[in-house]
Amino acid sequence: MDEAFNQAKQRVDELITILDRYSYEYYVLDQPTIADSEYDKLYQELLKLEEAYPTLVQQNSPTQRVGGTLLPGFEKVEHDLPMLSLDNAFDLEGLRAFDQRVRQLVDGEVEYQCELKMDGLAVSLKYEEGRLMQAVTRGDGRVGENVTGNVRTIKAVPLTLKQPVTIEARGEIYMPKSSFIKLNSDREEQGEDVFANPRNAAAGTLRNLDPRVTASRNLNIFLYSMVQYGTLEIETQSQALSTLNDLGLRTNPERAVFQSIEDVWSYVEEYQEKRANLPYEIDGIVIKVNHFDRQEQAGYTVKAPRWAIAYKFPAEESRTVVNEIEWSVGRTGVVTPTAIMNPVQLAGTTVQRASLHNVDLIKERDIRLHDTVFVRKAGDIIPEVIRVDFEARPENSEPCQIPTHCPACSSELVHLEDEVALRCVNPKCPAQAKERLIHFVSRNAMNIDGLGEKIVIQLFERQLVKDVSDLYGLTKEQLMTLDKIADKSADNLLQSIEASKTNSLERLLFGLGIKHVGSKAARLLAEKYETIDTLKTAELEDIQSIEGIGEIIAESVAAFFELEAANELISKLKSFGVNTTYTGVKPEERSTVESVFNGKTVVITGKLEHFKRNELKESLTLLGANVTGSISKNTDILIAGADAGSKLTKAQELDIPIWNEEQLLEEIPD
Ligand code: 1X8
Repeated sequence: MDEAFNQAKQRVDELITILDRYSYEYYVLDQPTIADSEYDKLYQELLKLEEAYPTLVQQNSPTQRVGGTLLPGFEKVEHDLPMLSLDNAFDLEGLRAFDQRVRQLVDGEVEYQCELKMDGLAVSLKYEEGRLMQAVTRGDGRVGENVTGNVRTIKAVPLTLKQPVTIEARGEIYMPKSSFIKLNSDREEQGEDVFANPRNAAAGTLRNLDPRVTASRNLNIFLYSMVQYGTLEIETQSQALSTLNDLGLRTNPERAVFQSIEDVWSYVEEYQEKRANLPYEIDGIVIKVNHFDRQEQAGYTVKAPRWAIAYKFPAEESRTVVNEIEWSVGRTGVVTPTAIMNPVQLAGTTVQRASLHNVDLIKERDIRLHDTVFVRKAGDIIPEVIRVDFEARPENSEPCQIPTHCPACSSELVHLEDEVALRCVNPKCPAQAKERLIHFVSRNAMNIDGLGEKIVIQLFERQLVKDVSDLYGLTKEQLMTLDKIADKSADNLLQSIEASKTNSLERLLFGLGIKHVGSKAARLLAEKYETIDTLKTAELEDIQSIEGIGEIIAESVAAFFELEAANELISKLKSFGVNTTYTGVKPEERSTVESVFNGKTVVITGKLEHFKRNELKESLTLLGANVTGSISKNTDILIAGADAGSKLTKAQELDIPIWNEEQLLEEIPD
């Protein structure tokens, strides 16, 4: 064998080991030790080697998470051991009855492990000699579906364990609340059906026949049981979970062991309170006899273990009356209905509005004006009308009027292809223009400081600004005609507008509101093409070849640059001196920037005076830092603003260097 090949082989093995370790730190421990850019560099190195030597591509390489082809369907697989369901309890009485049953069946002391009951989808993972071989859904408990190709795309699922053991572990795949909200708002904007809750979104994602779709959405996993142990010796459920953790599998750290059912009840009550603040949905607490020998003594019924029970939280619902249905037009023309209701308390907040998403949903749930309805929070956050209380329906109620014309411009509304959304397709619709302006100035787009929604609306309604380029022709006199704008604030506004001209291309691309181009796609496009003119002339296939950009985005970008109006707008922006080039750090240069932050893990806390948190995060990232949310022993620097709380205390305890804004200003000039 030639030397180069042998060297490549050795390096490929090395890279897989290193990348697996970083992935584990990032996705499982939530304690990254290197910057994302450093990871990307190593990943690219591996990719290049694998391209050069295709025989070195290993099944467990991180580059092989996403298979290239559509799945023909899911193969049915019988579980070696059935995936049982759990009996439920709904109150303290139910838990006490469970405790008594257990104590009658079991000799000696009993202790219980309490774990959070995830509202997701159960899967069983098989590892053979440390390699992920198979992932199967619960199905009917006896036979499930083989979803290995999709599960491999979930970054928290290791393809290789830290020890070459043969085991079967089970857990719950879920979608974090924040990812669910983002996914639905993107889908709504694009006229697609929204998912009812994170569970359905996770199910739709896991059972998607295109693993690239699964890979593009943020699914996560907690393992909660081990059903085949191989050669491992394990005696309790707590030990099983810590072993899973040691093997590199993600387990929920929120768990505890108690000696009495009364203590279990306190835990249940504690999590009923904490539930709304968790980043994922839970629907109860699972209580398990901790010792395996005692589990065996308690045994099983035909469908559930006798040694475990699920306490189910009561669903939080409220009842109120719908007074009005409001129809509003988004920046891409999608018209969405919102129910305006009598204010009502729901899971900690007062709720008065609930998105009805689209016409089909109103019809399906038969929601009418003056109906009494039940509301609930989807993803524990977004209020939703779940059903009508038909018994309370007034006698002469009628289905609500579905608009046939745009509420803003009166042009006829359409259903595009098989979209459920109603759309206004008038390119001159003022409501869309207004929403586009609001989007253009927003924080993740051009980030024009001080230009809030109220001012934008005034500018638009007084016809001082018709399209986004008009912002750059505004004069101080014009600004001073607006409500609540005095001399000083007019000056400040002009300054922020001027400053936004030098933004890097990705902000402009995102701000232009090209359909399907979110801030991440905008950044990928800007990094690759560097100027708007190069992007404009790029071939469709070339755009599509960017990792992270699919056919839908590429086609939308190409279609945008064919529009005459778009090209006129870009010319106008250029004539005002708006920058149309990428000024950020090029991906290949990123990790070589000279900076004290390079490779450092940084946490930001407290109120900042000189920096906007988003921007500071971006600057630090560009300087090679890895900005994370929580303090750990791997944190290198805590940046603390005013009123910093528990993170500051924790950093002090761990002796982590703490910086104030003045120190920061010396390293990052304004
Ligand atoms: C279902 C679930 C279990 C756990 C968490 N979430 C679930 N949805 C857990 O044990 N921590 S156990 C379980 C079952 O056995 N059906």
